[in-house]
Amino acid sequence: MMLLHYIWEDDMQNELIAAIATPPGIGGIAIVRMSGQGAEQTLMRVFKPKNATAIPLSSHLLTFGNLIEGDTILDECMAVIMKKPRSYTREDVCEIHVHAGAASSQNALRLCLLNGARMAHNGEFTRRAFENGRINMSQAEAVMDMISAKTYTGQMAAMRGLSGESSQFINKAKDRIIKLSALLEAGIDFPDDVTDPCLFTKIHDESMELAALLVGIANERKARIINEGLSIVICGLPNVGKSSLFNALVQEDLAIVTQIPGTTRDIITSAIELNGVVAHISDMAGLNDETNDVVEKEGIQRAKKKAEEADCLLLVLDGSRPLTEYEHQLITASYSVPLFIYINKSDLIHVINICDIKAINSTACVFQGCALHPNSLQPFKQALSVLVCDTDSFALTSQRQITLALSAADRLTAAASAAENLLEYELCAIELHDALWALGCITGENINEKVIDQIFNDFCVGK
Ligand SMILES: Nc1nc2c(ncn2[C@@H]2O[C@H](COP(=O)(O)OP(=O)(O)OP(=O)(O)O)[C@@H](O)[C@H]2O)c(=O)[nH]1
Ligand SMILES: [Mg+2]
Repeated sequence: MMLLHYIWEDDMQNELIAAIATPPGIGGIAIVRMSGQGAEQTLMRVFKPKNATAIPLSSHLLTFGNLIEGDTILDECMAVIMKKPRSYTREDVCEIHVHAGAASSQNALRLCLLNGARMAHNGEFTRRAFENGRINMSQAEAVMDMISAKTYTGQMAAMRGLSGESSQFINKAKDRIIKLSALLEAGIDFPDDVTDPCLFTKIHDESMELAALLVGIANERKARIINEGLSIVICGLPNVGKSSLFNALVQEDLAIVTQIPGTTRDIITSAIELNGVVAHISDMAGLNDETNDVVEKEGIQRAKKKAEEADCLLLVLDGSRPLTEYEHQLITASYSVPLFIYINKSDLIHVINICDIKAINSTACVFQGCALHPNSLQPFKQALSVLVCDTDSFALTSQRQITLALSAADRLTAAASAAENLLEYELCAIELHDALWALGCITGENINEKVIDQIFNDFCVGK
């Protein structure tokens, strides 16, 4: 959708705005939405109920009628008025539900614009909901997340933001900081009256606890996984069955499988859904350090680079033959991401099993199976999705909010260390104040107009 950048002016508030709220294209219905002063009057100039007794329209009730231009009927449609304050924007909102063809929805919008409305800017409906105090900034950002959510997990995370769970979490943290600040203020204003010998210890412990809570919800990796998905890279020696496992996981015959070692050269990636999370799975060249083949060497180089960027490594072993020295190194190396080991070819007589691998790396998650029988992979897929990322616990998903929460955590840690070193009350108070300020930016109290403009400019018109 077209992005129109605009600067919000106070006198824009309440002007009647209109936009098509549904995506372009042919479909069942398209909705044209209006909000602001005079919404009902404009609606009644372009909409005629089939039943004249329906006038005046009851709030929040859909009415059947015609879209009209003078005496000409342009479409059959439904219309609804939602009187303020019980509406998305807390202003009078009207919607016209027309047939979804380009001409029909454009006609409905054109009529609204000819009869008193002006075109809405990006995100202007949601901005009004924010300016009128119906939602805070973190909820407004959750609306955007909801629209762009690609998976069940993304949608659930957006819903947590929309329902106010993020703001409640932040507001509770703010309350605790305010209480700490009040204790300190007393120390600054009446140093002789402050008798609590544990005051600094209290401030230290509480600040550290709050900082840890904020770091816990501001997990960039988790946010990226929720928003964009998770990258799983399949690696291992040539011919162990990586491509066979890849094809089985993505349930498509994408990668070439042969009995010749060194078959795969290019990186092949496909996306699947693992327990509501998008997983981008990549198959690559087998890690063969002894090859002289120029093409295979290039494939291996790319494979190693890809493995460095992964969220999770899936090392495949051929269970029908002993481990090589290189595989031993791969199993025992330390990785910054979870390592899964899949002992393949369990249909053949196997010489290595789960216990053998656990004996050399007790922390890796080890599975055994047969890539040629995709049904046997179901428990493995299930375990993979649960172990790779806990998406159930609450997390911030907007980069803006994560940066602010981490900055608040930094300030709290600084306040804790000032308290621990028995430094001046004032220094501690400044750090707590800065932490509070950063948290206020998440919910929107402290952010300036420029930042608000930027946030809403990323929305689409009609939302
Ligand atoms: N018996 C048996 N054979 C398998 C299994 N998985 C793969 N194979 C066979 O092993 C051979 C190699 O399979 P690939 O999937 O191409 O192995 P790869 O690791 O991708 O090999 P490169 O691309 O060369 O690195 C093929 O002949 C497969 O049919 C399995 O679970 N059991
Ligand atoms: Mg292969």
